[in-house]
Amino acid sequence: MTTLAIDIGGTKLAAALVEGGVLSMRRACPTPGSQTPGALEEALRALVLPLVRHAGRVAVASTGIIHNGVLTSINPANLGGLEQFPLVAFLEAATQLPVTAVNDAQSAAWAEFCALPGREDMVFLTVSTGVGGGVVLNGKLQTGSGGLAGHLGHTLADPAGPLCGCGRRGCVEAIASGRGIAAQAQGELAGLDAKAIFSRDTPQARRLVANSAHALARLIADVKAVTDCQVIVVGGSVGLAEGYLPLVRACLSQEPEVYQVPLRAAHYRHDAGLLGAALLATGDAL
Ligand code: ADP
Ligand code: BMX
Ligand code: ZN
Repeated sequence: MTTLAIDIGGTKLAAALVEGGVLSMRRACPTPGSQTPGALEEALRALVLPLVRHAGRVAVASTGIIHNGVLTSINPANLGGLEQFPLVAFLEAATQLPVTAVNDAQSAAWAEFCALPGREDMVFLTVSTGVGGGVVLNGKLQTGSGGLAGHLGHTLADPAGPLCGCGRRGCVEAIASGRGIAAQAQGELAGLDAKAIFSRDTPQARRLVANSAHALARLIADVKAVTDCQVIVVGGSVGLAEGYLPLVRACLSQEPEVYQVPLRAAHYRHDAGLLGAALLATGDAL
């Protein structure tokens, strides 16, 4: 049966048909920035309606805590201020198909785990609009009893750091994420997004990128201590940006030996969330 997979991120929405682990008819559009659900509803309808007649089910990977089919933002600023959205109920009504939904980083973790030849304990980190995570231990994706498991972007990087949209100060996400990098930019970089900041070769741009990589490397050492994972896979547009992973590796190499863990770029690149959602919905592994 063909799955219509949807990836809802803080910056872009993507959709594709997935059959036997192969994506086709990929479409994408910007995520609307609105506190009210109407704009997201409209964008999702326009994105998925051309694909619906080809599919027998819908599988969603979405930013936010996904529990009982409802999206609750831990950092509403990542989703235009939207705090809650009845994801599964809305898409069931819009598509008339059965719908399943899982957090985007948890979904991507599952696809990336399935791509590991050794199926060893792993953690996936996305550095994108936010910083998200997914943990696979003993072959099982950890979602937690309320969907919060793996929200590693909201661990502490710097108690004196910027306020995070989740309400804490100094979260990894506030320093390392695309939104966090853009929010800290000043002067000649103020108002630019992370993609533009990465393309500038100025001392401030280099410092913002280096601070992000440092915060991620310290998070990775913490994650190693908590999970004893054998590999960490990094995705998201910041995580996959040229030169970023080597910077993280260089920072991690400064930590003691016990915290060292191999780092890999996401095998499925920007499609890990779409593919993972489809795999989880079908119960398949690649
Ligand atoms: P989403 O969060 O919607 O899943 P992405 O993974 O594309 O989307 O992450 C979006 C963030 O990545 C934005 O902050 C954007 O500025 C940044 N970004 C996009 N492309 C690049 C790039 N080539 N280099 C660095 N940052 C990028
Ligand atoms: C935020 C949080 C996570 C998400 C992560 C990455 C919200 C809306 N999202 O920490 O659930 O996994 O961002 O999301 O609170 P992305 O949009 O950057 O892919
Ligand atoms: Zn936070």
